[in-house]
Amino acid sequence: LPVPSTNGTISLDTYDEEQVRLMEERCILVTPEDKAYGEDSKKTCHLMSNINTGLLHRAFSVFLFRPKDGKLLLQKRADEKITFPSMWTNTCCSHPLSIKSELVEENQAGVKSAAIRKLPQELGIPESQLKPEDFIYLTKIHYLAPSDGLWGEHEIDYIMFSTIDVDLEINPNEVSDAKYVSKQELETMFSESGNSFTPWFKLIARDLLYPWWDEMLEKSKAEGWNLEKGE
Ligand code: DMA
Ligand code: MN
Repeated sequence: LPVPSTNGTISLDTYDEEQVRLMEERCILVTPEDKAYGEDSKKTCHLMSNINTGLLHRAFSVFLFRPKDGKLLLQKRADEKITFPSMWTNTCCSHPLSIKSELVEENQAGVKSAAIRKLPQELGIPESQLKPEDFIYLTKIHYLAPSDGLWGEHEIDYIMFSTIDVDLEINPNEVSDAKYVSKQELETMFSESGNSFTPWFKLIARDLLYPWWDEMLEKSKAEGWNLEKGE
């Protein structure tokens, strides 16, 4: 199993204080087969020097769709983020922590619980609007992506979607903008210069997103939802 190097020499002084504090969170270390075997700090897990030795951790990505029109909620990551700042991405991403409730693997309960912790923290969604049974687990993907040379991602990412109505009150330390987009509007955003997107969102959008999105829109219609401009 990969052994992380020490991180004592890497200073976080130039970064946002709150984001630096969050670098102390304890992520779950996993094998490429997603077997949990330990924990280490978010800082350790996201340094390319450690990722290059094979260090891998567990993560989640939520895609939230609005029932009324089937639009996907995107967020723009705050300039304060240490990894992948100022980029557009899916509704919410983060890591289940190495705590009892977020380590549960049955029914993907741990990552669902982590999503219910982070959606309020990033987007101000009231916790009362979030129930584990409203999150549908799709698949998990293993990917590696450098951010800026020093930092990067190397994760087993659990992808979940939810079709629920929520209230938003974005936390500017995490998110600088948020908007609901149709497939067409997302394609337009991709084609416009000046927008940048996280590597995992581009990957998921390229390989996985549209069939699910279509299926979700079809199902919604079948269930008699009054979709307005889902396309
Ligand atoms: C990490 O997301 C998870 C994925 C799937 C890239 P993040 O950098 O937004 O995590 P956090 O919000 O905890 O900083
Ligand atoms: Mn990560």
